[in-house]
Amino acid sequence: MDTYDLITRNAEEVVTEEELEALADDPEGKRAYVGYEPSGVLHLGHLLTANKLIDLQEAGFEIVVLLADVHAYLNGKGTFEEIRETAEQMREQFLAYGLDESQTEFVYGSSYQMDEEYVLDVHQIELETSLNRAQRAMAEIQSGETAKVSHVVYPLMQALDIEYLDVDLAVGGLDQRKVHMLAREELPSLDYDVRPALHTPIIADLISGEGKMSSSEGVTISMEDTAEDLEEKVNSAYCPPTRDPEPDEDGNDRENPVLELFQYHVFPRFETVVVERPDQYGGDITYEDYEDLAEDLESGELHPADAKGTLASYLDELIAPGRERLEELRS
Ligand code: NAL
Repeated sequence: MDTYDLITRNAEEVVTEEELEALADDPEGKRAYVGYEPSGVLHLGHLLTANKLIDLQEAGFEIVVLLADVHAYLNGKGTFEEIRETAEQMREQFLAYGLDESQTEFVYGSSYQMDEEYVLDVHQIELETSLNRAQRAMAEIQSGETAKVSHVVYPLMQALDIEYLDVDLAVGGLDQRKVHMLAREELPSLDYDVRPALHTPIIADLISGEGKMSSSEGVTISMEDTAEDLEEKVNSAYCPPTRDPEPDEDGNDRENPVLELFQYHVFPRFETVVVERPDQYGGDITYEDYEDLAEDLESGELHPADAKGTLASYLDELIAPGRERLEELRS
């Protein structure tokens, strides 16, 4: 695969294509970063961006993972002590998942976000940005019903971090796009450069196929799940024999979450995917790419129950090293 295709595969959006092409032409030593609010246990949302980081490492990028402790604090995720503890566990799980330690730098936000120069820059960007603009940037990230002053400081600091971490590419889920757009707009007013951004898709809720999979509501898959948990969760997933399901009775869009998980989580990490079936049901099938599997589900060649069983076992293989690391840390 050529470098541009590798670093942009499965991306929902790149801003801009020209800027990414320039990075793809000369990736050695370039730095890409993702930030995460620390949480004790990784879930599939974290792993989706981690898959992109692994692609970028393969292309020669250095990876910066921001353990965004101050941001989690601003977003009401706990006391500062609690947040710091979960950040360390998070690092261990990412390494167990497959980020290459020699190409990954983990940085705590608090290691520079209290510095005088940084704090003054935060105030300057506060001066440049309307309240409305900051609130809109935060709408998809904010937890809790009531907007707090901290919620408008948050995206401004996230924008500044792109400069302070000295990165060439910002990576995040599609829910981060408004923050990245704000950064592109406001960083030049502080005489800082504009950086490109790459956004990964948002996976639909497993059970309904609607909206987004989220840890606050509905079923999520996490590093803590046992093989049995995974089977149970995946078995209850919505999986019509099509990649383009009809909207529900209320007109809400639906996706096929089982296919999404194959596309974004399984195929990027495995060369081949084998569906094991008894000979009387047609025997094993080996897939080398996602399209073939999706086509077989649509044609009826692959039964949803077999797709689900296969998905559960590949997900188990993906999370097993992180699950074991968590158990060690807790014993
Ligand atoms: C991502 C988050 C917080 C701070 C960041 C700073 C720089 C780059 C990325 C960052 C977390 C993210 C989330 N806003 O919603 O998970």
